[in-house]
Amino acid sequence: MSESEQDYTRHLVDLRRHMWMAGIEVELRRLIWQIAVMGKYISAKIQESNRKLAGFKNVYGEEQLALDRIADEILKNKLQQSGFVKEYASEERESVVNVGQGKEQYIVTADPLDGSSLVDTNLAIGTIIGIHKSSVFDCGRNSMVAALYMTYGPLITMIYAAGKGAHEFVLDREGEYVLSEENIKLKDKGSIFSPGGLRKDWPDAHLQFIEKLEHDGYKLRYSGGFVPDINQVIIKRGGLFTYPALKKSPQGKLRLLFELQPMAFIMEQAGGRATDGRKDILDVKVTQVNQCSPVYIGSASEVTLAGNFLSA
Ligand code: AFP
Repeated sequence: MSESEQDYTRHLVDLRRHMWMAGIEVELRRLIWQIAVMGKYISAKIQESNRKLAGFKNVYGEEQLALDRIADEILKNKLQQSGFVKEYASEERESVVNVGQGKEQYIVTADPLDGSSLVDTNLAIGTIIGIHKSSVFDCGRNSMVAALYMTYGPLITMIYAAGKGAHEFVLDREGEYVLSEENIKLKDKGSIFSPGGLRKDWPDAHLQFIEKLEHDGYKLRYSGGFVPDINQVIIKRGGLFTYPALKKSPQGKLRLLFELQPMAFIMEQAGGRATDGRKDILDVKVTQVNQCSPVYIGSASEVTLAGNFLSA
């Protein structure tokens, strides 16, 4: 083996080894590993089904594609066999379902295929997972122990946080998740912004906030997929994603349990912030599985600035 090959080998750290070295509790690291492996199956299904889209309605009345259901079934069935999970809550289901014997430690929430309406466009999409130790009907700060998301793009990447920073892994050609960015830390301020919702529906304070970012030279980055848009903010080490309260839907569009809590957990671990404009997302109590919330998530400076505009 040449010297450069040795160097390469020496620096490869796979997901299991990383979590073991970080001192993450054994069942939690096995669970995170199993979920990351499911990302491979989901991605294979995306490849298989791309462009063979069948229309369904999901429980919230939005268009649902068959792939959402497949991803949801993959997750539920595998979690059922894991031995670590008692309950599973999914964006594709109306209520929390029992998947264990009741004595297991963890409850898993999933947005099995976020951004599925982008599948036919060949843009990146993803899977978002939250892991809770107590009831999900609480605030995330009390119940969450870990979160992760997979991005299915030109590469399959995975970012996890389990209380010891946020770390990115890339699925390599051998099918291993290999560490690519350890302990990701956002700068206090970024230079990109992703504003959801139509401008004409934004409340005045939100419009003024966005105009301030535009005036300050922030560049627009919005794909219509929460996972790649958040991933961009994290990987570029700063910026802001927002889906605000809209005039006709004061709770915005995105769901606390399946989308916002896991990303807020990861963002905080990466040194960023996530609020509903006033309160930290992780301090908002969940009372219903389908509960939505406005969101301002990203580097601390922009999230704080949003709060200033909204409370003015
Ligand atoms: P789909 O899963 O229906 O594609 O919705 C994606 C999403 O929930 C989230 O990933 C995006 O950030 C957001 O909706 C985009 O919403 P708009 O289409 O209103 O911009």
